[in-house]
This record gives sequence, structure tokens and C-alpha cells, in this order.
Amino acid sequence: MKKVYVLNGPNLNLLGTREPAVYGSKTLDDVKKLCQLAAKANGFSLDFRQSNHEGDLIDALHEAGRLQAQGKLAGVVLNAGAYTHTSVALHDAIKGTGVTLIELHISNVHARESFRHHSYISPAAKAVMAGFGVQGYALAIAGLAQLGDKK
Ligand code: CA2
Repeated sequence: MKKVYVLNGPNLNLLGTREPAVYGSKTLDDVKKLCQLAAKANGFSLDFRQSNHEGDLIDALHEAGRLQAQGKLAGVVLNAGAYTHTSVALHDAIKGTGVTLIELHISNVHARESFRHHSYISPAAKAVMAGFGVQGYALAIAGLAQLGDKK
């Protein structure tokens, strides 16, 4: 059984506690449960993480790249939070590992402030998912299964 990594960046541990109009009322623990169901439905095991530290996310991407090279990982769903809009280091980590990655945003970043319109992740990502709320995580995991079926 292949694994999927779901990686969450800074402040996503606050999900469900503030800004429900933008991010909904589900907590990150609810999102983890939703991802567990989606992973199971698509025949994957799940590794779900959140970190407020850029280096932790980079280390996790390196780990994911190694697993993918061994044929043990279907890919990564990454909600890099605000690092999406700032991090050349995350861009380089995705490119450098060659990991299959779906960039995910709970909100439609293109309908928000202009500083959220640019992503350093998108040019290195296989696909981008934004604006489906937390259900986007399940859709992204199903998307990784579809990509695997095409190979
Ligand atoms: O829409 C998304 O998923 C974002 O990646 C979320 C980031 C934001 O910086 C991106 O532009 C879009 C913010 C994550 C912080 O989430 C919070 C949730 C509840 C309360 C406070 C922060």
C-alpha cells in the first residue's frame, strides 16, 4: 500500500478557532480524520503533519522524495499556508526531490488579497487545488490516486 503525505504549514493548527468565514469551522484534527477516510477509500496509508517551521516542511519533503523514489509514496498534498507566497526554499525542495505534489488551499487565494495571488509552490506542483474548503484535502488525495492510475 502506497503512502500519501499531507503537510500543513504555519498557523493551520489554528484552523476552526478563528476566521470561520474564510476557512470554515472544522479543526485540523477534523481535517486529519477526513484525510484518513479519503486515504483509505483510495487505497493509501496516510502521514499527516503540521508545522509552523519552514525547515520541518523541507525535511518532510526530502523524506517524501526518498519514499517516492523507492516506490512507496503516491505523492504529497501540501498546504504551505503563508509560506506559499514567500518560500523559494519550499519551491527548491519540491523541485529538488521531484516529488509529485498537489498544492492545496482551503480558500480561493485568487479571490483574496493580491499578495496571496503569487505562489512559489505552483510552478513546482503537479496540480493546484483551491477554494473547496477543507473538502479539498479529500479531493486532492483522490487526485493523487487518479494520477497513479494514469501511469
Ligand atoms: O487557504 C489556505 O489554505 C491558505 O493556504 C491558508 C493560509 C494563507 O496564508 C494562505 O494565503 C491560504 C493561512 C493559514 C492560517 O490559517 C488560519 C486558520 C484559522 C485561524 C487563523 C489562521
